[in-house]
Amino acid sequence: MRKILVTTYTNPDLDGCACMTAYAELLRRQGKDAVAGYFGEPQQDAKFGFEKAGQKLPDKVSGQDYDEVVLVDVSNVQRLDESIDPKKVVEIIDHHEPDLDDFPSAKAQIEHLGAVATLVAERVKQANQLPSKEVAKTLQLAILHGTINFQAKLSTQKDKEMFEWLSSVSLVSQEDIDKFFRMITTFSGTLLDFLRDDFKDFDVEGVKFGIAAMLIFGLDDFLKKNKQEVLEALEILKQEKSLEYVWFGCTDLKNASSYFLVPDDKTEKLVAEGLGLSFSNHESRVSEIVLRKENLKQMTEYLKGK
Ligand SMILES: [Mn+2]
Repeated sequence: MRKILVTTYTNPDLDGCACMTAYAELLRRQGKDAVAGYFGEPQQDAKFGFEKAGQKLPDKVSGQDYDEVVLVDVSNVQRLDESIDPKKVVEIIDHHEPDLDDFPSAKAQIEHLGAVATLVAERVKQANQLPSKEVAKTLQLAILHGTINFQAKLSTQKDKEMFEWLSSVSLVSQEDIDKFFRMITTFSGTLLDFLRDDFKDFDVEGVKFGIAAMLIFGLDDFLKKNKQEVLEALEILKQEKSLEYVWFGCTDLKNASSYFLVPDDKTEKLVAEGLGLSFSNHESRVSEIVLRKENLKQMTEYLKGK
């Protein structure tokens, strides 16, 4: 039987880990030899979500050991471990701006919604299955995270419906939700390490840029303490990844708003034009929750339309 690896981008977040675990579980029930496996180090939200759900994190793997690969929460070859041969990728389920040219054998489902966990839950439902209780809970927390508790602009009706459907298997208490958001807005270690863990860089039409993103609780306090450190971190990440532009984009859960900080005038110009934001002193505030994947989609459209 063909060995199938279900995986996601290196250093996965909760959405990636929950989806690979849930989708591998579904494929096994359908008689396939599928396992979930990751590369790098799972992010803080993934570790916490799995612990809360009483679910073991998937195993660390190597891409060469499998005949076929299924990707969840990623559709860009630059985000993958080098041991994965893009030609082995047979299926992709994602909600990021896709780059499908590199995956000639893959059938892809790309929907711009809060969490891929929503799409995987839908697959399980369509197969007339119920996920195990632990898996259901990781999917629910991933949906809450991806939609920012259904407050994010990209949150959809389908995210809500699948969360409700999963509630028949696993009830997430308000206390769990509060704890979860408290945890993911608190960082241990240095701000640079925290931003680096979740940093994403892109190359669109030869324009190399990176976005440091985070969720916080209380923007003004955060900036008072950390603004200078954010700027220093941006400079370091820019050097490390040899990028032309880097910026910081964060979501403030306290006020359901977003904030952007750029290090220089040329980045301000790009971000202002590409994302349609107005800046003052390299800062921009927006009174809605706009996430990085939406920024990327908009910036990609802008750069490709240029
Ligand atoms: Mn995701």
